[in-house]
Amino acid sequence: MKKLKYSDITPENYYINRRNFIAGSAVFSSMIASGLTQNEAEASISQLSPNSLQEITNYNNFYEFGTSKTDPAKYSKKLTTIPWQLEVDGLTNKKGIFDLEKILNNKQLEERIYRLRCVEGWSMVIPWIGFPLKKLIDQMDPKNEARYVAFETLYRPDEMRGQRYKILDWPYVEGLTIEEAMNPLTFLATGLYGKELPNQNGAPLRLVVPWKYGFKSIKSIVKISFTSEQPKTTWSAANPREYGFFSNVNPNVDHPRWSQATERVIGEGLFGQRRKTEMFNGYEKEVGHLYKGMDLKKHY
Ligand SMILES: Nc1nc2c(c(=O)[nH]1)N[C@H]1C(S)=C(S)[C@@H](COP(=O)(O)O)O[C@H]1N2
Ligand SMILES: [Mo]
Repeated sequence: MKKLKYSDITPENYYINRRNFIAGSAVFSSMIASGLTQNEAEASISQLSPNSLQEITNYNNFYEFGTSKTDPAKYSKKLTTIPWQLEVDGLTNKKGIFDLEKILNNKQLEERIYRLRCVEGWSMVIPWIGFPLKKLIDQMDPKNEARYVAFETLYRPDEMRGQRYKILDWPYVEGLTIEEAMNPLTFLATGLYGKELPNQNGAPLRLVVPWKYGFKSIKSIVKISFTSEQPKTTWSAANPREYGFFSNVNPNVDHPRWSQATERVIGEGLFGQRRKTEMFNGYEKEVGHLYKGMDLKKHY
């Protein structure tokens, strides 16, 4: 039997017309609603010029495979991503373990070109393929008491050599408020550059939260839970003084050990060109309302 790849399921969806996607998307409508003209809204989404596939797949953070930027590309090849199951747990009416094929079956895939800003002070632009997390959450029918969404990465030390060392408290876990999770920008990626997701980028399913530091965008997800209490998150548990639950990109709130005012752009020259880091990584119009009245220095 031919093994079904995730890209085989809805191949026509990989060749979406980006212009049509942008014009029809919820993000686009919300930008227009917040006062941008059609042209401005379109420009702010489509202006980003992506990094090369070479850069995106060879400069990675995925500590399950090692802590150097080249380890994930080197050591993730043997990760088994077929079959893959996703457990849905907690405050939901649809608890269970689901085959990823089944979850992806009825999902229209879209392209989203987002800037990824790592807390370490570098950034790149990645053309993801996937669908809004909201679509899955709506299907999972969370209960009214659900205030947070928790995510968990695969724990498989046989295939993830970094997990044999106690660098972090495995499995890697992350979390969002339910409002953040339901925002139209919040994305579950199954591919990039029109192809299925490379293992080093978090195959077969990873979160992308473009207005937060990269470590919130958890890779190779096996479990999603709905909770009433703020869930544990790996980097905040490892070092709560340096990494908070929110971790919104913010040029005005420095990391205790370095400035967050600028970022090194991966791939632009030998020493990397620097650009000014933008509030909420440039997505303030879309997500600023989520944090109205919040002290962002306190809730970092
Ligand atoms: N499970 C898991 N997810 C993870 C990480 C990790 O080490 N383990 N690293 C995070 C960090 S720090 C960043 S910057 C992004 C990098 O994503 P990319 O390699 O696809 O660019 O993945 C995030 N997701
Ligand atoms: Mo990161």
